[in-house]
Formats: sequence, structure tokens, C-alpha cells
Amino acid sequence: MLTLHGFPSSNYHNIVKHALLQKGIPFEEHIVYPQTPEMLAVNPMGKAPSMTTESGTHLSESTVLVDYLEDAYPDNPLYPADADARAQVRQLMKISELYIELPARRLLPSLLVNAPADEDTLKEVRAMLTRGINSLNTLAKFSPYVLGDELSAADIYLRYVLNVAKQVATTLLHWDLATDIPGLSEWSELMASTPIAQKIDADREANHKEFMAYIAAAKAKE
Ligand SMILES: N[C@@H](CCC(=O)N[C@@H](CS)C(=O)NCC(=O)O)C(=O)O
Repeated sequence: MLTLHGFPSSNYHNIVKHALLQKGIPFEEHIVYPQTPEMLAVNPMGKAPSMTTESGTHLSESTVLVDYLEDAYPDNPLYPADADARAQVRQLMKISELYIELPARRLLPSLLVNAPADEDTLKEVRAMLTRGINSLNTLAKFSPYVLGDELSAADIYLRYVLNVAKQVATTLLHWDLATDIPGLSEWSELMASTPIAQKIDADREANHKEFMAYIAAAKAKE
């Protein structure tokens, strides 16, 4: 059986877990934290998530994993059949990752340990997030899914990217992203209403204490 390595507080892990559940692919969830020998054995960067396929291949990078699932398990597709529409799904995933997730993530250490962030970083993150959000507003339809009638990998990707970005923006930038993304609130409610999203959110909640202990131990080692 396919194994997903990572931990339920990780938004990247949850993207792949959501894709697996949405496609109905059986898998084992192996809880393992970044930069441990166990994670380095299955992901050369030591990051979460990683996946071991049914043939025993170790793969990493969340977008690669979602693409792999689509290639290896074409039932319950998460990408449209049309090449242009498929590329549009990937475009939205890439923009979400590079220009929303990654700038927001620069402030995650401050958020997690409740430490002040320096002014230059705050300014740079706000500027890049503004461009990412403008770009999302150009592409998103939210009718009802982000790119139209059908749920796609872009919805799944965006849901977990925005979990981090919203927290960072609210707490450290005093910015409610929903006010600047028309349609986001309704879409977020729709996405949160499914049993799959509810399971992932409950698993994240249940993992929180163990994850914070991992963060504290990693910080103590610095
Ligand atoms: N580009 C990677 C990013 C994965 C990532 O940064 N995961 C975080 C957990 S949410 C992590 O492992 N951070 C610890 C580290 O970078 O060592 C992906 O898409 O899978």
C-alpha cells in the first residue's frame, strides 16, 4: 500500500492527504517530522511530506505527489481532461505556492514561537502577498470552485496554502485576507464542509500538541 510520510499539522502534508482521500486511494499515514533520519530516508530534503509508492519508490514535493496520484490512479480525476484547463489548474497551484505560501511561510517561525518579526521582512512579505493575492483574484472564479464548476487539485492546494497565509496575515500583518479576495469566504465554507476536510482539520488539531513539542525540541537544539 502507498505510504504518506509527514505530519497532520503540515499544510503541504494535508494537500496530498486531501488528494488521496478525494481520489479514494488507500494509504497509510506514517507520522514523521522534518529533518529526522526517518524523513531523510524518504525525502532528500528531509521535508514533509514524502510518499512511498506501491512499487517502493520514494517521492517528494507536494505538487509532484499530487501529479503522481493523478497519473497512477486516474479514477476520480483532480485535473480536467482538456490540456489548457489542466495547465490552468497547475498555474493556480504554482502561483499559490510561490507567491502566497512561500512569502507567508517566511513569517511562520515568528507565528509559531510568538516572536516579533523584523520590519523589513514584514514589508517584503506584505508586498509579495499583495501580488499573489492580486494574481489569485485575476484567475479565481469561485463559482463555486476556484476555477469553475468542478473541484480540482487547485481547490485542494489553495485551501491549505491559505490556512498558513490567513494565520500569518491576520496575526502579524493585521490583514484579513478575506476582505481582499471576493468570494473567498463562501468558497472556504464550501471547502470546509466536506467530511474529508473535517477529518483533515480534526487530525491537525489532534496533532497540534505533538507538533509544538517537536518545534520546541528543534529550537532547543539550535
Ligand atoms: N516544496 C515542498 C515544501 C515542503 C515543506 O516545506 N514542508 C514543511 C512542513 S509544512 C517542512 O518540512 N519544513 C521543515 C524544513 O523545511 O526542514 C513541498 O511542496 O512539499
